[in-house]
This record gives sequence, structure tokens and C-alpha cells, in this order.
Amino acid sequence: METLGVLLTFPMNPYLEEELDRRCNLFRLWESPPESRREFLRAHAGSIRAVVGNATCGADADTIDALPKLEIISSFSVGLDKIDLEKCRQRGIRVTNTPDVLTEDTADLAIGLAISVLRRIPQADRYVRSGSWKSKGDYKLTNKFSGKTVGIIGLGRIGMAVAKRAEAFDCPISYHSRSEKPGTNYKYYSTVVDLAANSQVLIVACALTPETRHIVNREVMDALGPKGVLINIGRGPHVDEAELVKALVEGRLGGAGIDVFEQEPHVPEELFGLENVVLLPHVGSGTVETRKEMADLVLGNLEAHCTNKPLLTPVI
Ligand code: 8YV
Repeated sequence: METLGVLLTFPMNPYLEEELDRRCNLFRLWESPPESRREFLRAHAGSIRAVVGNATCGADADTIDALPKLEIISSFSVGLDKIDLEKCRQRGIRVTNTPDVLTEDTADLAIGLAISVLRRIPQADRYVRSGSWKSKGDYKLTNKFSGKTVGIIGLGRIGMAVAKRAEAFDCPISYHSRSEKPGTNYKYYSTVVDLAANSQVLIVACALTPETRHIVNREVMDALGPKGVLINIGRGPHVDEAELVKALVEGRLGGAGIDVFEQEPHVPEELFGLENVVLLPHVGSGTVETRKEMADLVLGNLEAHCTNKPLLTPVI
């Protein structure tokens, strides 16, 4: 792969960066200031044949247009929402992602967030650290997770892994997706509002597409209600964030555990003072083990492309 010019869009993983540097001709996009990125791309357009992006910075239409020699985009993410797939199809550019290897971590985190919100784990930890246990006595009672009705939006790989975990907590499972999935006993709802109205914990686990943008809107939050908990381990734009803030501030929604935001790393400050929310900095796949496996998939896909072998995890 020595001759392969690779554009890395963001400093996403030190091991991946080192390996790309060692094995390819690496260009780091972030080393050029945002205002001179066009010139940077123009200067290296003759060499760049591959892009490695992630959930923060992928390859939009402008980037793809600026790279006439581009052959493959190997994404360090399962989500493809930051890649202009239509443009890739038109130009015959191959696209790969990192499915499966991050399913367990992301599903673990969804359950962790649900338990954290209901049992107030981070809040109780702060109670101990601040000395309040000593000065104010026992922490207030919280709410149970086991047995709660769990609704899942999107029953793909991650949604199924969430369902399997929630089942072990004796939670009745239902779901919404574009169509009913054969081979599950989970209850299917054809609308998200009906799913929310029949769930105590609603978990967003679908892919972000134009159709699923703001799939959790005011109506859905109101259906989930003042005792309901929303968990988002999908993408920020799945949830209408302005409406989420209002629903939580006005007490129309019981709580929320959120790993992804509409304008990362910006998080609405109104959420910082709320006791019924747990906020995470997009860490669904963020374990040493999984990020290494994701990096190896990115490298393996590039290697396969260069040696004319079948791609390991092709999208296009
Ligand atoms: C990452 C993700 O956060 O896979 C996805 O879709 O959102 C993530 O695993 C990210 O791409 C890591 O840099």
C-alpha cells in the first residue's frame, strides 16, 4: 500500500494513524486550517486515492468533488451519514464501514445509560464526592430498570443487541422499524408515537437518514411522557434537541441518557443543571478493544482494495 495516498480527515485513533503513516502515503486534513482546506485538497488531489473519515468528519460532496483520483472511502464508523453515498455511487467510489465489531459496546452503553438515568448512578456518585452523604444523609430513592417496558427504534444489529441485553433484565421488548422483522417475538409498532406511548424506556438505535432525522419529535416525547426515559446512542439529529430540552425543563419527559448531540461537541447548556439526564461525549464504540478492531477493519479494507481482493465490509 506504500503508494496509496490516504486522506485522514480527523485525528480519530492513534494506532490507526500510525499504521496508515507506516503503510501508506498519509495526508492529515486537520493539519491545514479550515480556511485553507480547499487549497490543501487541490495541492494533493493528484495523490489522494483513499479517504479515511469517521462520524465527526467524513467525505461530503465538496471533498469528493475535490478528489478526482478517489477510489475508496474506508470509514472508521458504522454510521455512513457523513458520506455522500449518492456521489460515491455516481463516481464508482467504493465505501466500507466498521459494522459488527462495535455492536456490543454500543448496546452495552445503551443499557448502561438507561440504568444510569433511572438509578441516578452519576448523580449518586457526585453526592458521595461532594460530601453530601455525610452532611445530608442517605441519597433519595431512585427508579428500577429491571422489568421496564423497552421500546427500540431500529432493530438492526445494534437494536437487536440492545433487545437481547434488555431481555436479560426481564424487560418486555417492542420496536419500530421501516417494516416488521420476521423471526422475533418482539412487538412491532408501525409508528414511533405508538411505540413511545407503550414504552417506559425508548432507545434510539437506527441509522441516520433523511427519513429518521428528528424521528423523536415533540409528539414522540409527549407520548413517552413524564415518567418515560429517552436513550439516544444513534445520532444527535435523530432527536429534535430543542424540543428535548423543553420537554425535560418542563417536566413532560421523565429523563434522558444521551451519547450523541445535534452539533457535537456542543451540548445545550440547559441540560447541565438537570438531575434527570446523563450526558456522554459520543463514546458508544469508545473502548480500547473495539477501536482497535475498527482500525484493523479500516486497514484491512484498504489492503484488500490495493490487492484487488474482496473488501471485508463493503457498503458500495
Ligand atoms: C465513532 C460512530 O464515534 O461507528 C459510528 O457510527 O459513531 C463511532 O463509532 C467514531 O466514528 C469514532 O471516531
